[in-house]
Amino acid sequence: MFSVSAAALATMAPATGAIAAIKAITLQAQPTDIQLSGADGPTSQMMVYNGVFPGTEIRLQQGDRLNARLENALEEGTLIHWHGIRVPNAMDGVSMLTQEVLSPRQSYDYRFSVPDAGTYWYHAHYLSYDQVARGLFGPLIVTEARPPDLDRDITVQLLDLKVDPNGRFDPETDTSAFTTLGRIGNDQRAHLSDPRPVRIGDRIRLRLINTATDRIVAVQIKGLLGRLVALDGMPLAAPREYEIVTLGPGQRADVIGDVTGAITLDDVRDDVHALGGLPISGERTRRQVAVASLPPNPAASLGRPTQNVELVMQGGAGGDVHGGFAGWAFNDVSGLSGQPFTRIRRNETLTIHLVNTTAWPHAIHLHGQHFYEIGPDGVVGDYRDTTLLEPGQARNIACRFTNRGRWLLHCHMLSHQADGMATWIDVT
Ligand SMILES: [Cu+2]
Repeated sequence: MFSVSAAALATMAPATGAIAAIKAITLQAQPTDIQLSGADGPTSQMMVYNGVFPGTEIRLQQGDRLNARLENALEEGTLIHWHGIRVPNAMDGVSMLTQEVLSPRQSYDYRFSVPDAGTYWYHAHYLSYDQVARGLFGPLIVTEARPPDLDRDITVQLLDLKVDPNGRFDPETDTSAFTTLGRIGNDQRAHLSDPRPVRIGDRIRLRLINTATDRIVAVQIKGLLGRLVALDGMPLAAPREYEIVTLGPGQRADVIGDVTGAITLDDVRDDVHALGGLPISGERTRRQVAVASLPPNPAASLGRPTQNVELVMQGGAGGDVHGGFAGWAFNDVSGLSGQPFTRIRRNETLTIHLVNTTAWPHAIHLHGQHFYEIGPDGVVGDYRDTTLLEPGQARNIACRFTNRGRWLLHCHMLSHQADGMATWIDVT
């Protein structure tokens, strides 16, 4: 689907294999000419890792160690955040909080092990509303020590590209977008790591990753009798039926199921946008056993909360006046200040009451650890790293902070983050 022009090939580092058991990897962030609409199409200057768009998949086994060297061949600073992975704070890749921005021609070694199996991703975390839009992201897949019985395991990067009438990447960001829905593309696609045809009866896993900077997708999957088995990398206690899989920016979902016909993926959130799919070739006898739950990750159980705090989302077009200096604020503060939103000791449990008073949806992401969504009845729900709140919605989340450091809490609509919707929690 995408090809790199010859001129770009001549200058780029050797691309890493798309699916390989990589433990040591160099990711060179570089400006690269990409033909978004194929080898006959115009080139767009993107920013990608190792010349590959969309990003190189890093695949590890649970417990493995990753040594990832980031080389900055851009003409601006950059950093990598390992989204959803429980890393030491110094590896979290957040400018102004955990790490100095990496200047051009500098390199940095990210070294950590991966304690949890599941579907994660990595992406730039400096000027991310622009750098992620230009392609600085990729999947980070951690396989179970004993993976489920499958015919195919396919990573699906959901893309939301903004292109001009000639099919070139459109870097324009309408400034009004920062305080509304954010940067919304006009060319949505599902990029599958393995696009070969499937057989009727195959049992397949689809690892959906919403890589969009701002767009929420509601994915309808046809041709698959599937069950939802994980959200944001973390296995569900039991496989769950679904009709639509809704993912805010940064969120992931794993579906396992048996192929019943050609697979199609559509985003049905607004109109119907065809994203892609897989054709059929052949047939096999379907498995008699139902889809089982994935083995649980070593999640931290909740303690009795020692703090109950409220985080009110404010601002945006049509919003009330707030005390922050930018378009958005949490609790009357825009952006990162020297003071954390709250301070908590390691292993303490914090309950946060998230309130969306704005006219726009937000996808709130916590770095360094997952949290539980708490239902209105107080029931402990899904274990996630990003939670989506529609306009006017409120939700409690609860988190046991097992990881010391300065952890970012922000809206993963990257245009909202850029315009003030970010704070941090200090875990001592
Ligand atoms: Cu937001």
